[in-house]
Order: sequence, then C-alpha cells, then structure tokens
Amino acid sequence: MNTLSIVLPCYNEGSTLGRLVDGYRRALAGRAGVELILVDNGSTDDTARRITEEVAKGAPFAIKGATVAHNRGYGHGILSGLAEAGGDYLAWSHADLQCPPEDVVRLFDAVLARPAPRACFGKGHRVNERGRAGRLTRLQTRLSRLILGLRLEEINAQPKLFHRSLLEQFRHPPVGYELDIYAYYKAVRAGREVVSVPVRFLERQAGRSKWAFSLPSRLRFMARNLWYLVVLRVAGGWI
Ligand SMILES: Nc1nc2c(ncn2[C@@H]2O[C@H](COP(=O)(O)OP(=O)(O)OP(=O)(O)O)[C@@H](O)[C@H]2O)c(=O)[nH]1
Ligand SMILES: [Mg+2]
Repeated sequence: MNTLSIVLPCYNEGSTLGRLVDGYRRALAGRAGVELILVDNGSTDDTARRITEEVAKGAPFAIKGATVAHNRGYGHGILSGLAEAGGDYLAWSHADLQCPPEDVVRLFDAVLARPAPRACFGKGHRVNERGRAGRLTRLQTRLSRLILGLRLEEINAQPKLFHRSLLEQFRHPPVGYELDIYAYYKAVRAGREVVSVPVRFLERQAGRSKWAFSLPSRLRFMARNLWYLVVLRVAGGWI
C-alpha cells in the first residue's frame, strides 16, 4: 500500500483549526495509510494549544503535531512538517479553510492512477474566477515562461503532492512562499509528469491575508516572486 503524509503549516489559524481538522476527518474517512501533520509555525495565537487538543482527540488516521518555535516563513513550516513525515508520498496544503480537504484525496488518486506515480508531481489547478489574484497568477505564469523557459501554471495552487524521492533532491529549499515554485520547478526539471486536478480556492473565512492585505504588500510579494524566478534561472541547477 502507498502511504501518504499530509502537512498543514498553520500560522495563526487557532480560530478555525477545529473546523479544518474536522474537514480532514471527513475527507479521509475510510482511507488507510494516511497521516496528518499539523505544524504550528511559530504562531502567536492559540494555534499550538488547538493543535494539541486536536491531536489528543485523535482521528481515524494518524495525526500528529510539529512545532516551529519561531516563525521563519511558510516554506520553513512545511519543511519542518515534511521532516516528520513517514509516508511514501508527501503532500501539503493551506490551513485556512481556503483549500477543501477532499482535494488532497482526489490528487492522490489521480497520481496513483498514472502509469508511473513515483515520477509524478501532483498539484491543484484553481478553476474559479479570482479577480485580481487570478490576474497576478497569470502574470506569474508568463514571467516563469519568460525567465525560466518553463510553463509553470498556477504555481501557488494547492495541494502539492509527490513521491518522497523528490524531497531527497531538495538541496537549498527556500523558507518562504517560494517553496511552492521551488518544488514545482525541481519536479519539472527532473522530468516528472505534472498531474493537475481542478480545485476551487475558497474565500477566506476568518482572519486576514498574510500577504495580500494592501497594495504595497502585494507588490512586495510580486517582487519577491520575480526575484526568486531570477535566482532559479541563475542557480537552479545547484539549489
Ligand atoms: N504568510 C504565512 N503563511 C503561513 C506561514 N506558515 C503557514 N502559513 C499558512 O499558509 C497558508 C497561506 O497563507 P495566506 O496568508 O492565507 O495566503 P493565501 O491563502 O495565499 O492568500 P489569501 O487568499 O489572501 O488568504 C495559511 O494557511 C497559513 O496559515 C507563514 O510563515 N507565513
Ligand atoms: Mg489564505
């Protein structure tokens, strides 16, 4: 049996954590060989306590917590969770109720249905209209083609899922949001088949965006993304 570890990096998601884990309890009901890893990514709210509570409640699958004492970024949180993962296949998704838990299950099945699942890179592909955020995503796709010569679509769409052999190729993964493009880029460079499933990126239900809360913050995010594409262009073979 192919086993799966799902990492959810949680940064100040205490208010919705119970609902998040309940969603996974429903989506994963009846699936064997799955573990859920909830990472408290140096949160300043009650996320750590909520994770402890959810782990104590248990689930019909393996559930555990991981802790990052001081926040160093989204990517660092995911990597900390992956370090604790025991599954053959590894996945991550967002922890703020914007990414339906069922997506991970559908993606896992889509990857396993391919002739060579170990050589696949699974990802969500957001199909709902997302206004300005959607335009930024399309711009990012065009820039990645221009700078890297690769067609990387819907780079930040969740979930991401791949065989653990790809993780062994991560030499200098970034600690920020760039981890999504890094993993995707590594997979495409390694000739992995990209398997996409259509997903909906839901409206934020609580709290506020950690990056898209003002025009300067959006511009900073874009500039960082652009910079990282250049980094991959120059040093992609070594990192
Ligand atoms: N920004 C940020 N997010 C983190 C971090 N660690 C984990 N996350 C999680 O990453 C997910 C995405 O962050 P968001 O700020 O919601 O970004 P987004 O979903 O792309 O943007 P919105 O549509 O504005 O919500 C959330 O579930 C966060 O809890 C971190 O260090 N920084
Ligand atoms: Mg979000």
